[in-house]
Amino acid sequence: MRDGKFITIEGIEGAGKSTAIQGLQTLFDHHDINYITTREPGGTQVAEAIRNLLLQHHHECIDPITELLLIFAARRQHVQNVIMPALQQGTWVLCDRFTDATYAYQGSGRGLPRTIIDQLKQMVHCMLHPDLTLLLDVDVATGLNRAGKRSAPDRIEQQADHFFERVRQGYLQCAASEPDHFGIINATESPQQVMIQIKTVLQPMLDLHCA
Ligand code: T5A
Repeated sequence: MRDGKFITIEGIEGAGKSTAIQGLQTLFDHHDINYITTREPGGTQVAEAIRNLLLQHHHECIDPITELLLIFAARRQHVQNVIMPALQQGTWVLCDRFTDATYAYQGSGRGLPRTIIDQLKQMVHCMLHPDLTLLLDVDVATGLNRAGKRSAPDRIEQQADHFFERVRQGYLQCAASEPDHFGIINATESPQQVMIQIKTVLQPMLDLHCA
């Protein structure tokens, strides 16, 4: 049983997820919503340590299955220790990436079979599914250009453009398979226009909260 809403934000690098989360915090404050913001991989001390392992450059190649297992290990810590307790207290959880990122990056990007991801998802959070996923869709050139201005590429960001093309298509497939749970946002627009689109998608949920 849970009362809080679980909202996830997805998109390729530089899509504007962190920027959108700032806007959502203002929106939630305005509506007197109790919420936490968190991120994946990460969100707990142990999961943040796994995040560092995943994003840092290493001399040793990280095998795609190892990468997948590390992501789900971090997710289990996050779900058990942060997400579920918050939702059970009626707190909304606004999460920068969740399992759709795994389908997009490790599934479509790395080419791992969807069935393996399905099995790990079942083991790690079978009862937990986002109430809403905002997919900030942007073309790869724009996203990587924005991300490149922010910081030097991490281990995953150093992938070639065609990797991120597959990731973007993977996200769009996730959205197409669950249209009731996804809001696709045109993230090539200005931050202000992106926020207007997000508010439109969220309005029914906000109306229910205020009713
Ligand atoms: N990962 C994660 C997996 O492989 N599998 C998984 O299961 C999970 C959960 C995490 C990495 O881990 C991988 C995916 C990632 O490679 P991250 O920090 O979550 O990394 O993700 P990043 O995408 O690297 O974060 P970014 O900061 O690059 O992207 P954001 O948050 O989407 O973008 P943001 O808001 O920081 O904006 C980037 C720049 O663009 C500007 C901002 O001001 C900023 O300078 N900007 C805009 N400019 C113009 N118009 C707009 N609308 C703009 N929005 C933002």
